[in-house]
Amino acid sequence: MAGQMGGLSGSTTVTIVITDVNDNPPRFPQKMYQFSVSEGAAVGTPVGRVIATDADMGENTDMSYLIIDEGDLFKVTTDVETQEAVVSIKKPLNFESKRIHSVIVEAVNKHVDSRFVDLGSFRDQTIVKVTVWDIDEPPIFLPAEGAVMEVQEDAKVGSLIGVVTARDPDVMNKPVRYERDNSPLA
Ligand SMILES: [Ca+2]
Ligand SMILES: [Ca+2]
Ligand SMILES: [Ca+2]
Repeated sequence: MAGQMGGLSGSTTVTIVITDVNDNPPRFPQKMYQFSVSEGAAVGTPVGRVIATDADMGENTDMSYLIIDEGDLFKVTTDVETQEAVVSIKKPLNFESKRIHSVIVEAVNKHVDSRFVDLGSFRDQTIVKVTVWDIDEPPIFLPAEGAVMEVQEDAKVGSLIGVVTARDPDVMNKPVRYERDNSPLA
């Protein structure tokens, strides 16, 4: 008789593995971050850290950070442990010439899936505002190398040999006081 298969049956387990695809771009939680640093901070000093989030998994969250604006004075590196962007000083800052810098940092996914590029750009930008604070800087001579002056051996005591000037680089431009340094030259 048809249909009588004697009740033989078997079963197997089918494992369905759902693999992640890169369909989520990196996103900075904030459009702006604020940090401050002294104008005397050394080149290489970290100014602050920001991080973009990514709703994907594994390598689909891998991202790199780059600087879009103010890249001459600041640089950004990626902390491989935390995936944070570390903004640091690339060139000395000067309070007297610029007090607030708007550093634009961009996060971009390393492995973009071409099937999802039409969902939009797989990158995001944020503004890192860096406020530079003033320090009291010593006066600087003009020219900085010093000056060579000639005087005749029979010059009278009190006669003018020449003029050197120094100025205070700070905004207050405090008066400069001169002293003779009697220590022997190195
Ligand atoms: Ca992603
Ligand atoms: Ca300065
Ligand atoms: Ca200063």
